[in-house]
Amino acid sequence: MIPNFGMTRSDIRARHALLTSESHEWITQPGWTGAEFACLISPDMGAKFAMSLVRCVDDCIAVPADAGVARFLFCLGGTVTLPDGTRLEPEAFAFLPPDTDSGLRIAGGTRLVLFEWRFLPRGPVPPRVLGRVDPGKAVPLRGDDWLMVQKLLPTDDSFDAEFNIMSFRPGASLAYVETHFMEHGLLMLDGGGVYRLDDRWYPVGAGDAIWMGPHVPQWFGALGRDGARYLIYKNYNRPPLECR
Ligand code: UGY
Ligand code: MN
Repeated sequence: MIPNFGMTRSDIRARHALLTSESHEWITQPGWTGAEFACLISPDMGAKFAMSLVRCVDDCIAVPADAGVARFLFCLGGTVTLPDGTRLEPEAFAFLPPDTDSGLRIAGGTRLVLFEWRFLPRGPVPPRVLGRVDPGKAVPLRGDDWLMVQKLLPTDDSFDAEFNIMSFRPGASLAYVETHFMEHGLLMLDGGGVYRLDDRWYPVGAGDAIWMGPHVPQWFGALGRDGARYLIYKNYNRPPLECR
């Protein structure tokens, strides 16, 4: 085997990070027997949420989230069964409000992406939301039908986060360099292109993860023949002085 000479595309900076598969560190976590985690984004790097890839070698029963912590999980392969017997298959997702999740059953061979954050209630906490990716529910972003967005969560302001699927036709791009006080966690699902983060431009492809901290200038253009698609988290409905 040829060594990689210490090279990786992963690049972890003060306000943004690109995390690529050749540098993932797969670990075990107490309460997740049978599962391995690659925790790609965490508060230690400056983010206010955690985003982990989880792969189950054997059947796994996962511990509930800590008090006050909300979870969003998106199934990449295999099956996750919620406590009431609901099954999530690939492209299905669940938003689990804080203090409601009593344990997940995850079949051996399953892969998922898990987001966790301290929920900021601004009234009654919203209920659990289940669903799956459905291109029929996507709408053009600011009128651009080459860039379709499916909002996975309801848009009412009891939710403190958005999770969206963004699908770019080949050659489509964000219309401008965004800067906003909300942060992002992103997983490339298909295809690839070039991501601008701060003053750097990164080639990115399926499986790559990105953290964009508050105010990071960001832009993406899709390359290739098949378009690109990503899942993106954004803290939302939070006042700037309380953004956490
Ligand atoms: O919702 C967003 O802020 C999204 N358009 N950002 C992004 O794709 N980097
Ligand atoms: Mn953005």
